[in-house]
Amino acid sequence: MHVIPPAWGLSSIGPFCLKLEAHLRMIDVPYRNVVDATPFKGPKGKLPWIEHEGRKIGDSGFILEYLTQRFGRDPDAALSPAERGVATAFRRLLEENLYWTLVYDRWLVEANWPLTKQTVLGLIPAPARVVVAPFARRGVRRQLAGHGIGLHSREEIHAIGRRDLGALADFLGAKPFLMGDAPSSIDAVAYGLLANIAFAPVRSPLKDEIAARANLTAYLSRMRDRYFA
Ligand SMILES: N[C@@H](CCC(=O)N[C@@H](CS)C(=O)NCC(=O)O)C(=O)O
Repeated sequence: MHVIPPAWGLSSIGPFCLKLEAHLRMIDVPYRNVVDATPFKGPKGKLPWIEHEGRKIGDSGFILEYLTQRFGRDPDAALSPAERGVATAFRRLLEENLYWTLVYDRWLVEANWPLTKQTVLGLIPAPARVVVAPFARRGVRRQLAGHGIGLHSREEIHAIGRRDLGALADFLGAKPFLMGDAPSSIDAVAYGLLANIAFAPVRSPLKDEIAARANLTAYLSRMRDRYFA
């Protein structure tokens, strides 16, 4: 499994990489992490990607589908069609919307930029990093604008992120896991992203929002104790 580097007590500081790792632990399939300095070697030009039995597979969503078929272990097997629908909708909220607020905080908030350079780009040798970092940052700025979220003000972006976190917290309520008593694949998605907001020393109102919601902090501890103790 090719991932972006570990840091801050997280085995990967890429939300999609940590998601995949949590999922592999959930279905109890052994793996080995290969830390890549850049995402470009993978089949989709993004991390994570996996190599298994001579195949290279990119995109955490496709990798999860492959794992389900190849190993016959589906943490969502007990979910009803309606529950699957809700889980898919939350997955999109997390991966296609909230994720970009994390990207914004890490890459575009000036106070966080030195830390991001040092960790996310930390495996690029220092002389090359001086050249690569501004290019990478410009690329991320373009991605955020292309998504649309990057066109908003900082306050608006954080309001959007807080609303997503609120929806997730309200849906979780007093349940131990998002879909009930047992963990399912949406918990791996949520953990990968929320742990990367909550446990990273990146300044962000979204981190404060998680800290202010007791059920979300308890949920993160529950997931961490269960899969990353
Ligand atoms: N849809 C992809 C998203 C993966 C993704 O965005 N990975 C980030 C790191 S967490 C990445 O490689 N970013 C580099 C880039 O976009 O150039 C998945 O589920 O794997």
